[in-house]
Amino acid sequence: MRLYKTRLGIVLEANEQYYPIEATDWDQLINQDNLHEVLQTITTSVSSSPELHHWLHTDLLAPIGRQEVWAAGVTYLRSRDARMEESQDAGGGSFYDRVYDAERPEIFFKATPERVADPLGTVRIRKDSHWNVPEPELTLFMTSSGKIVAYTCGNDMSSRDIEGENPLYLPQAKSYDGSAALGPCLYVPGTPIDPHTHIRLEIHRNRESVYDNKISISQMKRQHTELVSFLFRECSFAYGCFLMTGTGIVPPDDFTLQRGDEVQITIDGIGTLVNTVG
Ligand code: DO4
Ligand code: MG
Repeated sequence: MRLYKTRLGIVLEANEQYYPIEATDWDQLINQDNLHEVLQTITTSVSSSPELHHWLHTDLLAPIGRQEVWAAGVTYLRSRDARMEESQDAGGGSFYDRVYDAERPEIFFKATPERVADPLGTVRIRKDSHWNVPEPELTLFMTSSGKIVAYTCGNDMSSRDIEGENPLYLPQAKSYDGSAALGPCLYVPGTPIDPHTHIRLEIHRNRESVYDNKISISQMKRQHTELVSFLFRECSFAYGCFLMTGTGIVPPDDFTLQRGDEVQITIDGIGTLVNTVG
């Protein structure tokens, strides 16, 4: 089942049927450990309306309310190698090597809801950076109790030159206005997401493809529950929380995003998150 937050209201998609959801408080709705069952009950008690489908074309909002967005890093081999390369001059390489193998994962604060771009909205590159990439990441939604109840596509926009200059600059490379995007929906399966799920990143410039790659989430070094347990060790989340699980796709070193580029992140079962770079 897929849950969409739109400017006109909340829409549930199940078996290609579209159901209006009366709940007005998004945060209360999604912060339920039995979210899948709650949504299933709606499909049996509410009439579907095919016209709701139109709301999903132009009126989509990021599926976030008052939650914080956190992110895990260096969870795929490709990310470890890219970090080691970009920080070679700063001597930071061994940090990434060590965190990839360490028991404690890299987890960092990514964004407040205000810094998250909606589907079809604008993600930004910093004015003081000249080497930028999108990071396409499966993003978990956990309830306040730490239960993973939903998934979405996430973009962890990153300034590679700032991150590579000094690992202590990570918060500036990762967190700024428009540095994240989430959507197009919350995918709420009854069981954990299929480990063979693929993530695809496509980048278009002037309507031409300039980058296209994909990876299976089975390539990830860590378990989702492992990341969540570290995040919830000493943090509580009144409305639940989003956690980006790291990127396994990094464009080659001579690639940087430009303003006007279109970034598409597709994850099987969830859909495609489309954003323009501004
Ligand atoms: O250590 C830097 C961040 C890495 C990251 O965001 C990722 O691997 O996705
Ligand atoms: Mg990342």
